[in-house]
Amino acid sequence: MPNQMIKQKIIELSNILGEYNYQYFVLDTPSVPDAEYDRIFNDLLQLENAHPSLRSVNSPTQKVGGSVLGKFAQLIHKKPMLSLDNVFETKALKSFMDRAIDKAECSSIAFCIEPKLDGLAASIIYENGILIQAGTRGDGHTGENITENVKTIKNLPLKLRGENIPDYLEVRGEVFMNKTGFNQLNKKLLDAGEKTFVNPRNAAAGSLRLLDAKITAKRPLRFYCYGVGICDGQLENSHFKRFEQLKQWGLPVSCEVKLLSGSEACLDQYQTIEQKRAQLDYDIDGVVYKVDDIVLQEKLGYVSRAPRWATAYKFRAEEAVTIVDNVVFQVGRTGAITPVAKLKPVFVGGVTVSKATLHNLDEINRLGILIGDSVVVRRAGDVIPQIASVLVDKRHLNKTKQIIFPLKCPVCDSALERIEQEATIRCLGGVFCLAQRKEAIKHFASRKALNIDGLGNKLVELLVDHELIKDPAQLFELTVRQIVNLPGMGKVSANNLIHSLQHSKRITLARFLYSLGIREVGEATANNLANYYKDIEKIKSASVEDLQSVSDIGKIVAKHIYCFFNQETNLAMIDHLISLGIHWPVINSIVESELPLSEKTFVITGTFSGMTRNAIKDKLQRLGAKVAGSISKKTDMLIAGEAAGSKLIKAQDLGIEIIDEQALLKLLNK
Ligand code: 5U1
Repeated sequence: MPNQMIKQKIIELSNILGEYNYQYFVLDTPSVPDAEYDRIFNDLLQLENAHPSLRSVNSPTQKVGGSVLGKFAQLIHKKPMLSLDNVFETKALKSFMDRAIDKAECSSIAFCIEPKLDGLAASIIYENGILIQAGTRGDGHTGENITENVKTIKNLPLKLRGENIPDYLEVRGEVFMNKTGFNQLNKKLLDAGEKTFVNPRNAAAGSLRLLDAKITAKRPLRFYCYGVGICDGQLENSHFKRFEQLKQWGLPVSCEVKLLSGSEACLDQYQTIEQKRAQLDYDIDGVVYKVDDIVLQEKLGYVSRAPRWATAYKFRAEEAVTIVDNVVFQVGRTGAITPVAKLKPVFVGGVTVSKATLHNLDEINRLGILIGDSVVVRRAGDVIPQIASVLVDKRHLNKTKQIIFPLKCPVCDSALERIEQEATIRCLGGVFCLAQRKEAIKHFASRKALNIDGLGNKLVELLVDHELIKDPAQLFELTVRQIVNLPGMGKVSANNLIHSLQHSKRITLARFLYSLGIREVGEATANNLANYYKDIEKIKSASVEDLQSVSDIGKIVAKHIYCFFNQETNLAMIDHLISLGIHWPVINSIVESELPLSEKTFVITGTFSGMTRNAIKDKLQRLGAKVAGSISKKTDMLIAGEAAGSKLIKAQDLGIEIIDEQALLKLLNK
């Protein structure tokens, strides 16, 4: 066959498959048997294999995954990816609808009502109808580039079909795994002796974050659009009609989406979807209500990170009854003793739950719980399961026993202390306590601290249990010979670990301070400390009063920091780390003044549409700025979002420069 004819045939077969995919995935009405689809697919594959130069990157055969990535690159969302406000009862939903109706100044408006999928939000960009980029939501501003993985999603076209396709179209929606696919995947993993996923959401998240898209291609991922981000074409002025447009372009939308008006019909739709929930082949955790009229949406605007024109009416947290088999006591990084109820495994909210935190002694007393009791376990979303109540009527006195809070540390036998007015009881063993030691090392190696690749929690446990390390510094003295024979290790992983330990020695002062695990010193406080002192020696010698000059550090945190740096063992460990090569060049120390916002003090107030206050604070601090909690003569600039109050007035009184969110974005981009 001449090349021109082959090319023509390839286009013809691709178009047929594109149409079949559209009928199957978008219209939900398969038009040919699977065998016929497979026959044409194989014909196309054979032609392309025989003539690779004629294969298009958007061919239906190309959903197989490309090259393996080292890591995901970051991408910036041109328009922030917002989250959704939640309501949990009809009254709150009615208030939401009434506010929108008030704003519309008419008696009734239409709402677009959609199931809320329990998946992962993604932004997908088509340029001239071709899928060119996909990203995770991330913090709403910056996400990860997951294009290669998203391209393998079966119901998502690589090329749009139909007419009037915009030159630039960003669709937003949810990546998820359907229940059937999830069960099949878990069966396969189980048969292969591999770890299974606890629920479809985790399976979707895990599959989307694989660096090898060829493996992602084998995972049953799906996508449903929930809106448009940026588009330079003509779009309808109705959210619902936009879904129709997206469908015509071949993009998948859940067939449960409805356009309704009148509060009764809208409220009924919640019941309808809730009743359907178990039959749907995908997990949902609520129903989303959106004002349909786009002009009215714009009029309603945003509050904080969520639009005022949409809300999610979440399903009630799922509950189940089970029995408390035992209560054990865990020792955390700072010595806090946490009672944990071991439960008879029970399926709730999509996962099997076998333990629930009891928080502290006060909570045990509040619940009046005994070992052997029947309890109601509640699980909402990703949160740790809680014990909602004890079914006292079901209690058999001869089958229950008191929970005895230990008098000594259950791990190291050291004394325990309860500080007045604190609910927590702590072990006083410090680093001599094996549990605290392990947790301290896990924290030191964790992502926000030294981010040591290949050093997970299990390996830390092994290293401590085999007495290879006693503190974080000793990590850097490990040799390949010492670790190569540990369970799960081998030559390659041992070498890799030693390599990444070497790599992790160069960090910022802020990260180093965070990694030390000082009580109440999280990422933000560590940043503030590093920006203020710039030199660890100055922090070591700072008094409790000095430390309180740092923004957002009060007396209690100052005391924790002071105590930490006045303990010989801690100072010796820091010296040891430095002698082993841990260092923090440039950014947080010597040339801090070269950072664009160093020497500047900012205050943030009000709410912002695209970023949380914490995210803004983090971005400013990375540029060297100090972020204070209140306005004073020392403040250089106030960043005022919506509904700014007294801080705005005070800043105006003091003649301090005030900027809004747009100006802030410009400043950050500069
Ligand atoms: N169905 C649906 N899910 N969902 C999630 N719609 C929807 N809309 C969202 C989100 C975060 O956000 C827009 C309202 C901005």
